[in-house]
Amino acid sequence: MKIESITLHHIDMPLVAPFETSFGRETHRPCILIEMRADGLTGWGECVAGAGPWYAYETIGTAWHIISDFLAPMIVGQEITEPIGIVERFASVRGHPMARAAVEAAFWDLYAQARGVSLARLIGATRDRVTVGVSVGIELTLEAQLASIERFVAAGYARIKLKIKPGWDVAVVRAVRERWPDIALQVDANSAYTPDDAPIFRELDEMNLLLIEQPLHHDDIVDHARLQAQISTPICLDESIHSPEHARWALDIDACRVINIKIGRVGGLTAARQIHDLCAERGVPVWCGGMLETNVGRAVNLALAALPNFALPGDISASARYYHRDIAAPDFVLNDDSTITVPDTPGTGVAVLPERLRDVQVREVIIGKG
Ligand code: OSB
Ligand code: MG
Repeated sequence: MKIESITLHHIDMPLVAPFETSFGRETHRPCILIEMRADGLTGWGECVAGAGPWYAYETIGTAWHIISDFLAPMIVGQEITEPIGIVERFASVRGHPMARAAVEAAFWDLYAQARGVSLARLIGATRDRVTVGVSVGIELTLEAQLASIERFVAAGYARIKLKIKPGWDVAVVRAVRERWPDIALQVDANSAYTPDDAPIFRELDEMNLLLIEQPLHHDDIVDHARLQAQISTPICLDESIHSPEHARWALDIDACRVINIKIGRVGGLTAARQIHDLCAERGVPVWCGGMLETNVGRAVNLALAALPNFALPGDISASARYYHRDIAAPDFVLNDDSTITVPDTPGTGVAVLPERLRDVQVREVIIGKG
């Protein structure tokens, strides 16, 4: 396929409700959508870089720069036959995984459309529904926290992930466990703790959690290995795993016993599959993380999460949990068994709605012939 043009759309989406983590409270989700044209087809990809460098160093601004000044010019006008052709062309780029992943995703969508198959089938999906949970943001009071969890439990989510931060951890988890003694529960610290906080994790270790996600420094694996040796609840790494190499290094030193795979954080769907395959060989379960994606990103997450070693529920909630009006259709809904159905139409299975895109667009730029 000859890549004719790449258009970057910077959009800003109001969230249904504020989302708070240990690194901050967000009311809007900005993102960059990539529109790639080739052979009369259009593929779409979503860049999950945030407004500021809080979860990762990449931002909307850095991703805009890297994609428009480097990545798009590397491939516009080029004949590229397979997704690996994108990966190879970007191999000389250090870092900027979210920028690379977004462009690769747009190509995967084109590639699957050109073959007339769903992305899920193309990458080797083994299920048509994936089990999902919900990532619940920090609330201002314990009452509000219990009420927000109650709403998600009532909506049918069978697995709850609580965001924790220093001062908002053991007591909150204990209160949730008293109210829902048997619910599948896990916590995510987004790197808010240090090794001195080990006593907190020994207390959490008694609370029957599925896993503890990224308790320590965002680039660390060594301290995580020391902490894992002290607790029996699996540590799951999110922020620290930037590539298949990082995954191997972490597993080699027992820094974690579960990995959260996010396509953007690891630099693309190809790398995400490699991490899945490595973990499958090592007997390590993985699950699909989320970045509050629009339906464009969520569709790709669902295809990935349909691979066999995605053994734990993903942070892939129904569209209505995030946005009132998504920029792509159809919306994803929660089935009554806490699953979401994987799209089975050609490509990612969602279509961008131009008038909705226009309503939330901040700026756009076209590289190549528009
Ligand atoms: O740590 O998993 C995280 C959202 C933004 C940044 C980091 C994280 C998250 C989530 C949201 O937990 C998961 C979702 O998209 O539902
Ligand atoms: Mg996380």
